[in-house]
Amino acid sequence: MRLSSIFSAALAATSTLAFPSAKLAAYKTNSTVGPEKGHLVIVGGNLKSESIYQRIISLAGGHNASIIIVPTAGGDPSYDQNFTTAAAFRGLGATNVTVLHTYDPAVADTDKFVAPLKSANAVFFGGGRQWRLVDAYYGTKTETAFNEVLERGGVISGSSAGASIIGSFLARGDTSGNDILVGDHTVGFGYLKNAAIDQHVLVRNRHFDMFQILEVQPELLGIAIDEDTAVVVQGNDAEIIGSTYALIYDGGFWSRDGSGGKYDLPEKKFYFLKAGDKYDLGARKVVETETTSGDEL
Ligand SMILES: *[C@@H]1O[C@H](CO)[C@@H](O)[C@H](O)[C@H]1NC(C)=O
Ligand SMILES: *[C@@H]1O[C@H](CO)[C@@H](O)[C@H](O)[C@H]1NC(C)=O
Ligand SMILES: *[C@@H]1O[C@H](CO)[C@@H](O)[C@H](O)[C@H]1NC(C)=O
Ligand SMILES: CC(=O)N[C@H]1CO[C@H](CO)[C@@H](O)[C@@H]1O
Repeated sequence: MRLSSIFSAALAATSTLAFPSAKLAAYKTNSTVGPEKGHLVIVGGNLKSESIYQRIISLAGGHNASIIIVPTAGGDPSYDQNFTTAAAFRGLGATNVTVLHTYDPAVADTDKFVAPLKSANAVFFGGGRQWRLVDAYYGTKTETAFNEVLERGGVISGSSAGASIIGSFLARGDTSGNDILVGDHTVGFGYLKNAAIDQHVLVRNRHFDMFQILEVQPELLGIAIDEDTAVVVQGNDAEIIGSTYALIYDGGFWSRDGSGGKYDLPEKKFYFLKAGDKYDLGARKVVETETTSGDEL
């Protein structure tokens, strides 16, 4: 008890220092971790690749796994069992896909509504506006049951808004529009701690938007994922899969051709990872593998 309070007092003291190294110290004292058990599959919107769907299915336990699709971010008046993403999973061989939806937190807090989640192996959050997921499920039995899916070794996945909700900080959570990075909803479901997750990043020219969040909370790890690309997380291990890139905002810089130190780098640094690349979320460092070595032709 005493030791830990001395430690947090020391942390507080360092983080109030007003020079850049205090910022760096803040990055280092805030490790980013995914779930101890289970996996996250975080998709940057416009999910098309069969390989990403198949990764979700196989991490969930195969084609007979129970996969729950939550379309609530989408904002339609109602949803039936043939919601597009559910149909897509079924089309790829998943046999037990259930659409689960309400906008009413009182409904989300009932045992009846939560029942299908109790034996689920995966949850997939569809796209739309991420604050709708917060308004419907935050603090309810449903949110508890989402957590239990991971605790049982299952999968939490989502695309677009469904990606952002996975972070502890809710990027673009404003009810008035998706162009406000720090909005009236800033708390996500936090399956990935100390992190903000953006999506559609290259297609929508959002490369620099993450800094609006990091200016307010510099300790966060920023991850901005492009369309049809995913970050797969287990504990501190992250791997990129899919079509294009995930952008990492960790205060540092990395390049596969080793040019990290050669240029005069701007203060607002970020860098790109592609399919096959691995990242250590705890150390906030790229894991050097065959895919990260530069192959210049
Ligand atoms: C999935 O369920 C079907 C029908 O119950 C069964 O025939 C099949 O063997 C199961 N597949 C796997 C991989 O468990
Ligand atoms: C969903 O699609 C199936 C197959 O096309 C159809 O039989 C079923 O009636 C549809 N269900 C709803 C709720 O529209
Ligand atoms: C399908 O998933 C539901 C909800 O998790 C579960 O209750 C049910 O037993 C599963 N059905 C089959 C045939 O495995
Ligand atoms: C969990 C944790 O250690 N959070 C700290 C991250 O760094 C900021 C300073 O930027 C502290 O205020 C947090 O307490």
